[in-house]
Amino acid sequence: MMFAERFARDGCLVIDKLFDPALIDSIFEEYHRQYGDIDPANRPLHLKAGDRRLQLPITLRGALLDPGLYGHPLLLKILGEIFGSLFLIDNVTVVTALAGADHQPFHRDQPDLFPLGREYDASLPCYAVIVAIPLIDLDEQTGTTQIFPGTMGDSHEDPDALGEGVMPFTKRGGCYLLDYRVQHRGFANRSDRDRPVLYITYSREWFTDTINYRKRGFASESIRHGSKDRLNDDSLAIDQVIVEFE
Ligand SMILES: O=C(O)CCC(=O)C(=O)O
Repeated sequence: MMFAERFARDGCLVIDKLFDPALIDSIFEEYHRQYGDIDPANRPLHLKAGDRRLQLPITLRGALLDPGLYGHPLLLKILGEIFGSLFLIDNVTVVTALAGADHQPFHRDQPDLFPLGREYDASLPCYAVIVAIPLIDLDEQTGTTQIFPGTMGDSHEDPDALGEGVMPFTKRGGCYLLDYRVQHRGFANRSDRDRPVLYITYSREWFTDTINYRKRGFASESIRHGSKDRLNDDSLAIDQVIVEFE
């Protein structure tokens, strides 16, 4: 079965050994240059993504601009099979489950596109894919993202019915792809080190995520409520993709 067929069925795909581990190490170093060791008591600007879990904006510089990352030929081939020839990068961020982080609640990354029932939304082609690239080796101690294949169309939200799911314990160089509609959760981090995972979201060209990248989300909220106040809150200014060419 082709990658794209498996992805359409499961809403997820685990790929071991896609990237050069040395590139992942360089990206980890760049992340570390930007954030250092995060002090849980004094967290940098972030969007809270659950218990001791931070969604962090990352400036695209150094190794993050390496085309071997965002333009890896096999990755682009798979994405081309999912989306067709036209797609783009909607956002780039790092989700870090700090040492000791608890499980995240089960969730999807986006509510239904149309308020016509989950089955309707699930019948549509995939519109956005997270390529999750762990910056450290994952194991049972560090945890991973627990993904529940084929749950794009589930109308019930009963966690007990979800089963074990898939637990990608990928090593540096591996990655896992998630359809925006698939149920998943960040698993607890029981190790003594943080678990940073680079997220690159590829999407159809008409889609942008206003839920997890709040500035635009709050802009539309402010328009609805006729107020500009919330736009001035720096703590919400987390959605921009910043590119620095050297
Ligand atoms: O911590 C993780 O591994 C996953 C986090 C996640 O799925 C999310 O924030 O949507």
